[in-house]
Amino acid sequence: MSTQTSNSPSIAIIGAGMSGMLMAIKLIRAGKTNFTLFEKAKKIGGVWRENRYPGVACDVASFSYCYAFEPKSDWTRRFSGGAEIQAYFEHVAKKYNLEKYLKAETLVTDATFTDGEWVVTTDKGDTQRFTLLVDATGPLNNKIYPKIDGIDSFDGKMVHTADWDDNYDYAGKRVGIIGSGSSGVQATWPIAQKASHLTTFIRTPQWIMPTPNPHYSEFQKMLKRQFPFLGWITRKFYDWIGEQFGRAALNDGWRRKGVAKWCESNLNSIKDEALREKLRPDHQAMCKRMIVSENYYDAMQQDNVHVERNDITGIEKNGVRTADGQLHELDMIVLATGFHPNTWGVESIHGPNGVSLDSVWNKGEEKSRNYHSIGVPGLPNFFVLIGPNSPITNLSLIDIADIGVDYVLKCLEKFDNGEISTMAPKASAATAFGESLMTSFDDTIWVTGCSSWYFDGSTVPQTWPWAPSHFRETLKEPRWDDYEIT
Ligand code: N01
Repeated sequence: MSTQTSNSPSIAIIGAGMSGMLMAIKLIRAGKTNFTLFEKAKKIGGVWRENRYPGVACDVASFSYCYAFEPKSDWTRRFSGGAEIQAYFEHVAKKYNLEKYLKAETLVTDATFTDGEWVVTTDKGDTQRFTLLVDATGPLNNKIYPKIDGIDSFDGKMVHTADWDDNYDYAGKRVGIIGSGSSGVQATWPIAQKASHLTTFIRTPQWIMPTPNPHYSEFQKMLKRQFPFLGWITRKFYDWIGEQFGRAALNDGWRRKGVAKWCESNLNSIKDEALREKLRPDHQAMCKRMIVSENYYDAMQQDNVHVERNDITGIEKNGVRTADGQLHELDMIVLATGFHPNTWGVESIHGPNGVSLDSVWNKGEEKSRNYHSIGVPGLPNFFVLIGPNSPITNLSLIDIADIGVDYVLKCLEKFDNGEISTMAPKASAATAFGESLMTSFDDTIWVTGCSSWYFDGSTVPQTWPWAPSHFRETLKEPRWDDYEIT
């Protein structure tokens, strides 16, 4: 067992994606380098390393989806593709020399709070002690492989969107995409351009917001390079736009009506009435995760694309069988079937007195499972970035992570000063938060009648039912009275 030797509190960060990197970099910038960044994969990047399917992009504007202290002036498009975002994070990781703190290809298998510290065990058999544990594994890292009869019998190529095989060339092949969430929709256009035939298996059609994604010209990039405040203004502008969409989800009003009309008129752009009706959602826009695309419906109207709405009854050697008895013969099946949310990466996180993440989060009473999205009652010195009930639907994830990281840094100051040695949210504080959640969703779009991963087995969505400013305010300062402190 190796033990941290420095007197300053040591920190284990699990996950070197956008949020874990942000935690690490803000620690470095604050001159606190007594931390280890654990990463199961070879490289940093998280979702942007894993999601390399054709068309993968971020639907938060490029100028907003980057660290505020590391702006980039030469984004190529309004919404960047995954590869460009991954390159940005790799550049930033290099700049801050994150390699020095990174334990790559190291899976944290267990974290147990013992004698006032977290004992972190990895798949390499190492054990290390830390004062604080920061879970930065992200809400969507646990891929869903659907339970479809005969799925293992398929003879062709099968990939999940978050596990793309860069070496497989689907040009000229018969491809099927199962799933029509953000990933399935993004993959549709590029695959439709190269495949000989594309079948999209759609269980629940979604509303699509038609958002153009123009390239920035060399002149625009030059201007932003010369005058960095232009990049700052652009970021503020897109932050404001994002906030307006976020508000549309919270209350019925002109914003929500506007989004609904915009999506409806996009659907009406489909010329063929039968196809239009096949793609008409039966829920309100934004009830499921809003999807933006400038070319999805164009792809759907191509001759080589077929929209299949019959249920899938099985997968066979040669393709997918649907409820009408038809076998759709395929060379490749793309599983755009999403993720089990909020599994928090580590199976085994144990606090004192028999409390574990599983006992509180999975098996505990729904109304007292988490505290302000960042903590879990009974688990001392444990923080989650972008945890359940954070405003994932109405604030950019990079801002949510930033707010969470600043919160951890504020707590860290108390440890640094020797004022406290442990802090865990009180059960009563988590319950008060849970109860206020349960009474605050009534007006929101997420409870208007649709199924989505926001629920994940809960009776209320695991989102933030208030404005982003309320989240900022809630996590601005730790509320020490809400914590058991030693
Ligand atoms: O996953 P999803 P995703 N048979 O859960 C269908 C973020 N993201 O990977 O709706 C048939 O949204 C399922 O059908 P239904 C973003 O937060 C962001 O696309 O349950 N179909 C659904 O259509 C997003 O919300 C970006 O009826 C099956 C689809 O699979 C989140 O990631 C890009 C099925 C799953 O959709 C997840 O998006 C990509 C089955 N057995 C992702 N099982 C951007 O920033 C599931 N489905 C743009």
